[in-house]
Amino acid sequence: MNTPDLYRPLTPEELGGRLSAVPVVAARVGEDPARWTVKEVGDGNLNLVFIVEGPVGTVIVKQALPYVRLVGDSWPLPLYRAYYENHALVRQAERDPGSVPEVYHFDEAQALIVMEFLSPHKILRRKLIDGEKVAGLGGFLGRFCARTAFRGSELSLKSADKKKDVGLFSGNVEIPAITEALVFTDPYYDAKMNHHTPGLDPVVADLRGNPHLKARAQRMLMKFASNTETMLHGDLHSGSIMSTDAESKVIDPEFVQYGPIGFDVGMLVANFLMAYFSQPAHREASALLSYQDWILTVIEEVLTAFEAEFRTLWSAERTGMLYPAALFEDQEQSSVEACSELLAEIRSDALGFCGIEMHRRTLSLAHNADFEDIGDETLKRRLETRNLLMGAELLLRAEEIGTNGMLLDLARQFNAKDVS
Ligand code: SR1
Ligand code: MG
Repeated sequence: MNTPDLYRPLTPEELGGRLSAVPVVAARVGEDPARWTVKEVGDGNLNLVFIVEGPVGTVIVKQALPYVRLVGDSWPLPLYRAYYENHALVRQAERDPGSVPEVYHFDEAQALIVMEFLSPHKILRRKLIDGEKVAGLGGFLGRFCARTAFRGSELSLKSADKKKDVGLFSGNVEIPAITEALVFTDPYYDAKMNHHTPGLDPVVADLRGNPHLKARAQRMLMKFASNTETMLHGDLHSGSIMSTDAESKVIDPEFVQYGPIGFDVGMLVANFLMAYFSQPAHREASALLSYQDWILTVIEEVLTAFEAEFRTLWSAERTGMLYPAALFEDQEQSSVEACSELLAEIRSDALGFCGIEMHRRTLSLAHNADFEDIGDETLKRRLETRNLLMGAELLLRAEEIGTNGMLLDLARQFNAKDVS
């Protein structure tokens, strides 16, 4: 674990002096740090991120700060999250090769990871705001969720290995605590760090005044906190994905924890739905409909690819203690129905998590640029209202929205809703 007294946050000026002695970094960037160009580009909520460019090549250096960057040093946060992020990247690379940046070097004491520089990739959230399409996006993300979920669970892993891993990641306590509060709880009462667009007060009062809705959110929190089905990315939003026009990678798994399989898919779909609802503020009328339709297609592809890949892995890699062939195929009984029932439960969990994520990004501390970049406050309020109402529908009726067609129809209905 970390030795905090050795830790010092990097600055662009001294990064070369401190990292050029690391052979793998010198080999990737060049031996003479005087010829390196270093830029700090972190725009997330927690860490320092540097692009380090030299005569040989370019790398990314990500270093944890001992506090929440978004808030400042009044909110301390352990450096050891980098240790878990490194472990998560290693496992994701094994379970879905090529899906995450390659790690070149990890320094536990400095809480830093040196990794592959993705170029010409751009943060997906920004691409969605800018109206850019990414070929193969939904399929890639659906398969990523299925492969990491299936291969990180006791459907595939040996029980002893999985339980050991649950033990390892259970040390990462403060990070899940952020999600438990900011995502699952704070949106539903007047928590200290919350903020929302002023005109939303009546809608927010309705949500917070609904004990049934709050009980649903708490039930989902109980699953999130207590259910260790698989190793999650834990923060799979469009800011945790980098894409070119035809290739994507998943980054930033520092919110890794063991949790329910539906969580990552749900967060992902929520962020595409928020991109969808915010589009009227970012697109000319002539391009709006077709781009919104494209986002819905991506959502459908995520869910379809997730299910198809999960079924493929179920047939080909069900080597863990769960649903063993001894109970099904060896008895000449099909396990297809068991798989379908499990997938239906995962889907319903995912839609519940999805609704909660749509609420927290509008009501809690950490909002997203999809809505925050909207200057016209009246338009922002209207688009956020649609988002909040659909979020409530998903949370309350997750089990009933049994097909992707129903989900997309719902999105279209809320997008057309008169909320003036
Ligand atoms: C205090 S951290 C706020 C948010 O940033 C991260 O990206 C997670 O989404 C977290 O909820
Ligand atoms: Mg992040």
